[in-house]
Amino acid sequence: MRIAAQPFPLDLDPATAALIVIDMQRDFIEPGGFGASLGNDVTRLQAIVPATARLIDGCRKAGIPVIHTRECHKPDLSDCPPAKRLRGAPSLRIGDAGPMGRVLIAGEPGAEIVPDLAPIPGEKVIDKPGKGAFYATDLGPYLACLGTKTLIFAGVTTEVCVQTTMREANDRGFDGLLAEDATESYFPEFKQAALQMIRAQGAIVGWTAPVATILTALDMADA
Ligand code: C5J
Repeated sequence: MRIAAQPFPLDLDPATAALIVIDMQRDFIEPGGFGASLGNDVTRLQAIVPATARLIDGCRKAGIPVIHTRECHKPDLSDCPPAKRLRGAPSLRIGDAGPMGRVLIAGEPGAEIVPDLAPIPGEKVIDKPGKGAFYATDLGPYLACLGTKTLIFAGVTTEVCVQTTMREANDRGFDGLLAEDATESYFPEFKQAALQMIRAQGAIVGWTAPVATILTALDMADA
């Protein structure tokens, strides 16, 4: 199928595609979570939940595997380098007691994916200690087993974990397509810059397209 993406159309075979939904976790997205407690406007991130849900649903119906990631660490913080923990807001660091349990710790309420986008049984969920989803995870071997060639991306934040993972994927030989309205940043200008950086110089990192455009192409492929 052909997707009317930017900077030019992308040919995608649903049989060799997968959707990666990055870090749609309560601590980043919900009012009263870690992100909000740092003064970020989480309503921007909340606003993409419906479009992300439509994309997930469309991919599930098309038989495209859906992979979810969560940025979180082991309770003993053995996978959190001090360089990561000691940066950020001194008032609330990774592992500290936050408004939704210990901040970005596996198993804590804040580390869970928001209920509207919850994984269904059989879907891969990757806990990642880094910003990129390939670093220190089994994502690479998992995609090799699936035979994946093209990755569709959604999630937060656009310029941090989403862009990092797209760049990791690009270097590993995947084609990457970012769903423009299923990704967001606390900083609107960073989102726009990230979209432009991804598409620049003839898709130097990958492609972008609205969710509706991706879903239309999936529907046409199905028909
Ligand atoms: C993600 C972050 N998920 N901004 N994390 O982008 O620290």
